[in-house]
Amino acid sequence: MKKLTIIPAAVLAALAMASCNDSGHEEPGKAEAAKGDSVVNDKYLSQPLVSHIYTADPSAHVFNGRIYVYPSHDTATGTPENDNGDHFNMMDYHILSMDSVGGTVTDHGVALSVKDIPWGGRQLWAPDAAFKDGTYYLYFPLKDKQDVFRIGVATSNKPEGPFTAEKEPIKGSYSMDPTVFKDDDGSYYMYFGGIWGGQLQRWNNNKYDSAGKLRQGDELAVLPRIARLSADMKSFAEPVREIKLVDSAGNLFKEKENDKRFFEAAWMHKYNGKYYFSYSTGDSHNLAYAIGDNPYGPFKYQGIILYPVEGWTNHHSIIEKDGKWYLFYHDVQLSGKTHLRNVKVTELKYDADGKIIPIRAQK
Ligand code: FUB
Repeated sequence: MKKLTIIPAAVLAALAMASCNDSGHEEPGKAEAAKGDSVVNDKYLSQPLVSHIYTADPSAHVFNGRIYVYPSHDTATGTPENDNGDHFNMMDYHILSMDSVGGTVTDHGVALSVKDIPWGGRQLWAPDAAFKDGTYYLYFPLKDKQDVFRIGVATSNKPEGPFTAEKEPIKGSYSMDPTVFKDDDGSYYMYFGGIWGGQLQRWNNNKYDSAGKLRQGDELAVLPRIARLSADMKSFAEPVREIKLVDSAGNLFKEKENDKRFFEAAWMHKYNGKYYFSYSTGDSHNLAYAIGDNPYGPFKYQGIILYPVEGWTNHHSIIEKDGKWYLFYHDVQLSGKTHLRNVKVTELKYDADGKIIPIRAQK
């Protein structure tokens, strides 16, 4: 177990400047800020939580009064970069924890490794965690031996693990980026899915078609998925269904509306009794959100939470701790490379109407 402190901004800035950026999209802060945005006059909103390993896709939770972050563990394996994300070739998970935002961050070491997952093939992508009746559950996407993404579950009696994986993936699960939300009535729901390398475009009516194509611009965008979890937390209690994500007129987004449509990285939180479904728009690099009246939606698009940061991917989680709300996210400040990311956290604020105030890093 290693105790780590946040490293000085000046050191990180120097590191970032010395490295090349292969993110292939507009640098953060180039677009004009809109009225009402929360603008941070720095290329970086905040500093990496840890710098001894690369971490991404932070799913944060408060367990026993402490913040636990369940990230991907990015590794340089030399796998060439492509649109399927083969370069995100992760082998294990490390859980991070801290008493409070800004406090000392602990890396609890390897919590689960791909070699210990009996059904596993390759690529341990963005995980999430949940707690029920004394057991912690780690949910993770991984390609099976046929190279099809499935969602697995592993258990532990400690939030930081180590976790023991079930022998098979969750029956009926597919694609990636699972997140598990506990509603106030004690029901747990899994939201999941992601297009491109996440393979969601290959799934229609819960059936796999290896030739499934990405949608064309005028076609309706692929929708994220939901299923309520069974009491055992290791299976779906119902068939997987699509979640309707709609614009202010109630229309589903088309694929060409790629600055708003769902791509990956689902997260659910509740604020003032409303359900906030947030996600990444992927190839347009926004974190966006939509609001609904129940866990299944429909969810009406509201706007952007976080404008593009340095790097191709954008993936987040939202938690409340000690009366403040926080956005955990990642960028590539430490490496300048798409697949070697670092997790961060910044405060999240709402306006009086419950709208999230968009955050924009601006040089
Ligand atoms: O970390 C691998 C993939 O990149 C995640 O599953 C996506 O959300 C994106 O962040």
